[in-house]
Amino acid sequence: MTQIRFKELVKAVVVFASLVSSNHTFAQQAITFVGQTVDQTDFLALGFGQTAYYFPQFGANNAVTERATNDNMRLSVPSWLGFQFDISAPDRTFSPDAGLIDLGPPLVFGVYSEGGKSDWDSFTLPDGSTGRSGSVVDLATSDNSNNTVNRIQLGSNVPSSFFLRIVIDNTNLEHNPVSRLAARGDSDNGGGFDVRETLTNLTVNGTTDIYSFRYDNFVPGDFIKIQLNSGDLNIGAGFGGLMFDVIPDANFDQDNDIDGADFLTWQKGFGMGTTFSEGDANYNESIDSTDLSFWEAQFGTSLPPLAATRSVPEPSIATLLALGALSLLIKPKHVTA
Ligand SMILES: [Ca+2]
Ligand SMILES: [Ca+2]
Ligand SMILES: [Ca+2]
Ligand SMILES: [Ca+2]
Repeated sequence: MTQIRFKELVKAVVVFASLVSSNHTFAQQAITFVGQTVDQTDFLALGFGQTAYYFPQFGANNAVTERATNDNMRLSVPSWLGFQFDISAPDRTFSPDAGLIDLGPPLVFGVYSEGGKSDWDSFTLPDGSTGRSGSVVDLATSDNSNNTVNRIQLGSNVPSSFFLRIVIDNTNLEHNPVSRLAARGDSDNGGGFDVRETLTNLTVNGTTDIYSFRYDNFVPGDFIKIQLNSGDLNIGAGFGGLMFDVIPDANFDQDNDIDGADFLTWQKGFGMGTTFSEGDANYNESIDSTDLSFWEAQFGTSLPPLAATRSVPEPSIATLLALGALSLLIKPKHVTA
């Protein structure tokens, strides 16, 4: 066991011991910053965004600005991630706080998109397509904090753990949320809550970085918010894209091992099914060779990953510790601590 893995085990023990000793149930929502990926533009190579992604104003040939947030976007999201681009809808994804952007047609309201600039980084997206990056820009974050992402609504089938990855620093030092990057969660259910992980004083150098946050125990009706601050009175902050991943789980029948029965489930669901129990290991509502690769990696594993354990049925503390350690050990290698 490497030193790093030992540290992860210790971390798991600490995390789970604190959960066991708290008065809260295991359903308590949490957001944890899990790492920064520095100066990388090839998301396919990183294995990022295998569950979902949103890239605004992607691959524009000429410079454009003040466009709608869904103009020329690349969006691939499962139904449990609700993006709403209608700025007048109550569950709108992007903040209207910047008001009407009226610098000639087209008129847009609130957060806008821009791109096509030759000095911004080019991306390789999770699907392998390449092109110039764009950004969403929120003028209400000019040395002020604003919920640029007002709401990404979580729906049924939301997995109990998932990663949100926020892409910044792709805009040649324009629009960076240097002073604040906060991943938040909130809810309309049960009186609501507000959990957040806030990063300040980010270091940027003009080449793309990705900040990854893990969301735990969010349920349908909860939603994601993202808060930015440029640290400059004249600069609206933004981000170059969002990606989502889950801790893949190939124990489709939820018994105590990952074996041939799970393979048969995947085989039956291949190209047809959309749910975890039909063989969708990464919760992107598509059952394909990627899901098979997760089964191959986990074949022979004798305990189910915690990621799939929606409710913990009165286990012993020792069992919980083992499950927590296992889930950390099998998390994707690209999630840097
Ligand atoms: Ca950078
Ligand atoms: Ca199984
Ligand atoms: Ca089995
Ligand atoms: Ca899948």
